[in-house]
Amino acid sequence: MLIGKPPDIPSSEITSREDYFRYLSRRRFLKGAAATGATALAASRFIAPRAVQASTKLQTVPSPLTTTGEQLTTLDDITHYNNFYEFGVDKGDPAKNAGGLPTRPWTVKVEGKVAKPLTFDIEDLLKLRPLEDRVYRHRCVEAWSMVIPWVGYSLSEFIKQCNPLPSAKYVQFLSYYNSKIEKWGYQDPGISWPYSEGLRMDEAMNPLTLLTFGLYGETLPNQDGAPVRMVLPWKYGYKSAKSIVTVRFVEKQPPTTWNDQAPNEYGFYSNVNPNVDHPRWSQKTERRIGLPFYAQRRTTLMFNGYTDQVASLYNGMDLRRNF
Ligand SMILES: Nc1nc2c(c(=O)[nH]1)N[C@H]1C(S)=C(S)[C@@H](COP(=O)(O)O)O[C@H]1N2
Ligand SMILES: [Mo]
Repeated sequence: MLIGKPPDIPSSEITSREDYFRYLSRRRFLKGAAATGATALAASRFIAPRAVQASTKLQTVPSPLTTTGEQLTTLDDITHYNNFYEFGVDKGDPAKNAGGLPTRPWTVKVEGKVAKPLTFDIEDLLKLRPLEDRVYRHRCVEAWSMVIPWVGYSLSEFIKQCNPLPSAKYVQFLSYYNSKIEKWGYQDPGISWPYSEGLRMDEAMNPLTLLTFGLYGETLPNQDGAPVRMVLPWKYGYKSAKSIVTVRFVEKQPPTTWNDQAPNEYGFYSNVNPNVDHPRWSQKTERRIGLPFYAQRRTTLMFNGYTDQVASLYNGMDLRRNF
């Protein structure tokens, strides 16, 4: 597992000495070979990755749906440059504040337009289908991107177990929220929780739509949405709800958090589209996190490069709009 930083990282991003000592004192929580490898790699470069909470190795299989030919973003960046507003609004906040998220026991409730409401235990979800290694590009609406080796299976496999009724036209995802989160170390920015996202049923059934349990072959760190989240590689990152507790099948397009916050800036579909600028910035290019500054800037691709797999979902829709 590669968790070191490339040697050409800008010095501004090199971990501080305080962080290094914190890392040394916490590494006993890291498991086995991964920790040893990371320490050796870090020592060899005089750069230490920051601490990442203990994770469990997952048994995975390769996936034909993996994205090839991209340099992976390091675990260090994937776990320390996050959006998870329940735990603070700065990129480093979730790594600091999400530690208390109680990820066991964990259940996912299925409700709404289904034959019968169900509750799945996370341990059963982990065993429902073989867990696939899927590398996807990840493009945030804020115009930064990563390449992340997720672990999960197609959401469609889960939906088949839910027996949705024909009247189920959309599926809504609700994230964990507990007012105690506020006491875990941050100020609520005033969003109406829980975080809600949604998809049209055919989008939810697309094989790329990933019910995600891990990354880099191990369980998700809390800041990345443990123990289970969505990943939608052709949509802006905010569509991919983290730490899901409820999946609700509904007849009408469900309310979604960022659309509620600023409907003129964030739509429901939110497909990555370089031709439709955000009202306050261009979407033509993006900054690939973790690369040397001269190599970061790259052209944003329509549907984030997944046109072949998803364009047919939007036949007849006006792609000059993003809503
Ligand atoms: N519950 C919840 N899910 C969320 C968010 C959030 O604030 N809360 N942020 C979204 C945004 S804007 C992005 S870019 C991705 C970030 O995922 P990552 O931190 O694992 O890269 O999570 C998405 N899912
Ligand atoms: Mo985002």
